[in-house]
Amino acid sequence: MAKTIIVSNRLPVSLRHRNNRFEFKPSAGGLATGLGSIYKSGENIWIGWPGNTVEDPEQRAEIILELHELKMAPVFLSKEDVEQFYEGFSNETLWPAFHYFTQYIVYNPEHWEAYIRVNQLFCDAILKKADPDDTIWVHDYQLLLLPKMLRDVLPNATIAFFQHIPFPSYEIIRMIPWRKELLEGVCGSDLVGFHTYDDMRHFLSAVGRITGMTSESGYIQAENRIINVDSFPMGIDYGKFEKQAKSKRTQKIVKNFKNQVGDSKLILTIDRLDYSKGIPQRLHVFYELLKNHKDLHGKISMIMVVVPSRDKVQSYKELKEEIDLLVGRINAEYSTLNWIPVHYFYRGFPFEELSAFYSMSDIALVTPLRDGMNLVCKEFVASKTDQTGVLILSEMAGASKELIDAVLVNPNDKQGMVDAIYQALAMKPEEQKSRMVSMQESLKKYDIFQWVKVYLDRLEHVKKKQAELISRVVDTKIIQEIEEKFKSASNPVLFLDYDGTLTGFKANPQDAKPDAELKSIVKNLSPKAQVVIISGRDKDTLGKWFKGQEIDMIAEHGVWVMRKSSKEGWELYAEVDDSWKEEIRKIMEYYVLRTPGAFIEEKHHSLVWHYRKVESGLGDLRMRELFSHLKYMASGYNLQVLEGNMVLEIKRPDINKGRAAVAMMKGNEYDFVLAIGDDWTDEDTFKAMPKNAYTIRVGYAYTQANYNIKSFRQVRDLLKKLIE
Ligand code: GDG
Repeated sequence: MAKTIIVSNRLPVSLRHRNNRFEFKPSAGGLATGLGSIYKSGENIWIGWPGNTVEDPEQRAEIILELHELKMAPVFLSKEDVEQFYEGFSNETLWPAFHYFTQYIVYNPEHWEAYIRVNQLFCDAILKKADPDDTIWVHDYQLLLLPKMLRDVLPNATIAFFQHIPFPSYEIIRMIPWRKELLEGVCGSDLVGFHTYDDMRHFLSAVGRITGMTSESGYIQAENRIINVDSFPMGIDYGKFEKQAKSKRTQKIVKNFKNQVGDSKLILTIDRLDYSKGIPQRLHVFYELLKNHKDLHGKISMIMVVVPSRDKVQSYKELKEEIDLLVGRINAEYSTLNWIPVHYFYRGFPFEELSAFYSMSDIALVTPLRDGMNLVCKEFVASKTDQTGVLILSEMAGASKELIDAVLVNPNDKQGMVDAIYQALAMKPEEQKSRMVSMQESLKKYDIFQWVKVYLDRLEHVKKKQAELISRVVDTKIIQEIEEKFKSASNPVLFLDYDGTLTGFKANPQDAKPDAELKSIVKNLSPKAQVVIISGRDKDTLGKWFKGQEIDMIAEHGVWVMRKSSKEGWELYAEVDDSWKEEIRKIMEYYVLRTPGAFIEEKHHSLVWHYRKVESGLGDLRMRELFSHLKYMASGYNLQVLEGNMVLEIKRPDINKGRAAVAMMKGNEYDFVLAIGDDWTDEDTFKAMPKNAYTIRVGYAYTQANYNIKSFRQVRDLLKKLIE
């Protein structure tokens, strides 16, 4: 039976050396809890670094055995790996870049090499355990290359990736020299998850611009499959925090702590030591509050827990010193014999004490400058079982998208934050309660277990969707069937679209002329079948490109037809009324003026606005604007506006390829029909084909055609088979 493998940089246990022995300390983190039900069941397993270096082979063997009992497998990292891969590339390149701290980004090729090397170590460790149809769920920014490494070896595996930190805008990602490899690495997945819609949007935009892969409605079109990108805001183990806060143990600690701090209103802040968390900024705000509101002296205190983290990295060392100084300054300036403004702890606390802090505090001040999600704010809400208390939350935390009943602040707006604390201190109990209840309801519903379920359900859905598409992909069996039917037919016909079907796209449409290979295919096919090139191109271009070939041509989606048997040249198939063009052209020209790179193509029955050469993103934006503008105009003239591959076309609705193809077939008895096309204009052809026709759409889009095929190269290969 297929199993699930969870992979993260750190295992949910920490390996500690003690008196020449080692022991494992389980992580109490939300992720470990949420995924507990997954990795602990059946043959499933969690693979990762146990968090300490072990060089001795005997010790390693022992650790492997012990972890096996816990349903885990280690990836051992050397001291150098830890320095260059973890502290280096992960925490000095990716972490600052992804949190918009560009001033801290280190660009070190040696760190990058180590990042590749360690991702490969993870891949090798997984491959030792994985079967081809397993599900592998990779976590976070330390392992961005891993999904592709796995996909290359296990093409059919189910691979998912979730990023716990923000995904920044394209403007930041493009700064990293290795951006393309990083994005392609993630795109080895079937499902890519982020905490927020903005992260997902940034990722899709970066993939489009950097790798060239297009996407629609959260689906990236990779070369041979679709990849779903979606937002999955992570929850907490709500029940655990609620239960702990109510427990006798925690309430006893609360009573004890309260005795020590007296009647002061308590403002709680808890973070890992990190510049993204905005700790010094928060201290400046608290200083400002005390400076401007003497009435609060002796009445409020801040409990500040900073959990040591990455303290070997220079920027973290400096941050620690800055915090120490600021706390010292506030306390030196304002404390009295019976009042300390900031209770500062540079250490972690056991869970029941953490719970007591949450439970006893009046305000939680959670003001990161950037945070993927932030679980502290959610844990505070879950712990306020008497529904009092106020959450002040930064708009820059992913959680702010969900916890809209918090008092939301911009962490760069010092005065705004001072005002928010003042507002929170003055907030009436009824208002506190109504905000708290609404946040609790939401967090209870979308807890960590629900998050895991929704994520894995989505993964299953993506795999089903991929399977549907794959079942329609032209494979060797279908090719053989088409070949046999074609070769035994006495009167076959082929309807072949041109751009995207017989040839690739070029920035300048006039450069996409047929090459020698294509000319030879068409030449060799035409004695064996009726070949119809059916295109949106203008008749003069098609006529020039296929001059001397024994084929039929349909130009401009069916306005013009040229039959090989006729001496008449191009015949007009549809009456053209172009009285509408002048007004529509004016509008299109206005959009050309505003959009460098855009241009208009005029055809007999239509006007086409091209934006292939426009800066990516801007082209889409302008196309959307023009689309709604033209749609409004179109109804008055009875015209149709259609979106194509980097074009917007406006034309008469009764002219389409399907109608032209039917007219071409009229009066003939064909015993083999094949139609191939790559965009929406070809859907009309597919719809018009007889039931027994073979219809094939290039690319993996949903279609009326019976089959999909990867690209124009495979179309050429198929046609070559028919000639053999
Ligand atoms: C990354 C992303 C995203 C803190 N002090 C103590 C303690 N903690 C626990 C909290 C909380 C966790 O640490 C911190 O989680 P955050 O989410 O706030 O922040 P990161 O560590 O930066 O996490 C973040 C998260 O991944 C999940 O996807 O939300 O945006 O940066 O659970 O409770 N626990 C104990 N004692 C302490 O003193 N026991």
